[in-house]
Amino acid sequence: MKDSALVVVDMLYDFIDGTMACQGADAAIEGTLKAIGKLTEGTEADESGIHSTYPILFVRDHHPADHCSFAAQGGPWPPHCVQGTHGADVHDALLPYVKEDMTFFKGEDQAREQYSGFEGVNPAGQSLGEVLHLLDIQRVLVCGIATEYCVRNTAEDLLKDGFEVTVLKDALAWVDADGHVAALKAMEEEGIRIL
Ligand code: VGL
Ligand code: ZN
Repeated sequence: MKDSALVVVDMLYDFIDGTMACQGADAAIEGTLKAIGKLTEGTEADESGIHSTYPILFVRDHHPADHCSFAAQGGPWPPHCVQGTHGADVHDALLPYVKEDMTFFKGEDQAREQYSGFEGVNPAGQSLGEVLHLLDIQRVLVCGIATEYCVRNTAEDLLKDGFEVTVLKDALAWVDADGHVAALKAMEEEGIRIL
């Protein structure tokens, strides 16, 4: 398991109970906590009581207030995950696992939509892909929100970069139920494992 990591995508308040509340979000949080529990089973807890030898990376949608993807600018979405707002925060239940250097922000460029977390950057300016390589990770588990957008794009970019990718279907939430099912099918056909 040492060469594996979990990537948690956009488990942020706006996607859970905010402006873009997604279907299945509560179950996705439970599913993520369960996955973390399984992955860290039998590992040593650190001084804070967290078992953390298994890297857990967080992706955060993090938009300026006038982002191009918002309706006021002609984009498809209501305002969401605006920098500095509660809606952009990781859900409290997951906070014990969040580390600053393992948090990757995306969507910060006003003029560009960025669904994939792959090129998200941490506060030190390192990208998610870069950090996974530095950690010598081969296998990546992916969960989060939304299946059809950020989860799918992140999983596909990881696959393209040579990682073995597994999407945890019990730890996902989606914008549209049919879109969720179609995205799972497409990912499976591309060689992403759905577990
Ligand atoms: C997402 C739509 C807009 C996502 C982010 O996290 O899937 N979807 N911004
Ligand atoms: Zn967004």
